[in-house]
Amino acid sequence: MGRAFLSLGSNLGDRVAQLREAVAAAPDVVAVSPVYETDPVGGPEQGAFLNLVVELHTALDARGLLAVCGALESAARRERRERWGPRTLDVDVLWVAGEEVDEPDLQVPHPRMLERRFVLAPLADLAPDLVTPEQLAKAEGDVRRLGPLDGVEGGS
Ligand code: PH2
Ligand code: MG
Ligand code: MG
Repeated sequence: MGRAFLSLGSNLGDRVAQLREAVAAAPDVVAVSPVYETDPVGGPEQGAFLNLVVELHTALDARGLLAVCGALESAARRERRERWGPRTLDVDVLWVAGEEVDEPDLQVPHPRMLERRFVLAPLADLAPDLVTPEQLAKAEGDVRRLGPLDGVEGGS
């Protein structure tokens, strides 16, 4: 079983419910970060995101995890309109122990994860061994920690 991390984000519809459903449906989850409300980074004018990171101990490889991400997004009825536009649910493979993938549809570790505080802050909560304080300080975008997914309010 290998260690892996997925990033989840939502800024359309009932954000909390969509995150809760995805975390409940994801396989092999061993830890869930606090929820952060985060300013959108890139893309068009759009509402604030809720973001979190989950840790898995899984036999799935990066490609298997990409299929999981797609299934979770479909379950949240994600529609793809424009790149980095508002979405009910985005799930990305961040990091998989011992794996490096560089293919058109899948890059692991996620190529932009070190630039984005909405990824690094929840990742650092679960995996301080993978994120340095300097990386966190340099990353882009404001984030506010709301607390555990269980207790968070204010979905849409
Ligand atoms: N996802 C993006 C682009 N920008 N900004 C925030 N705050 N949170 C996200 O999840 C996010 C983003 C592309 O997937
Ligand atoms: Mg993304
Ligand atoms: Mg994505």
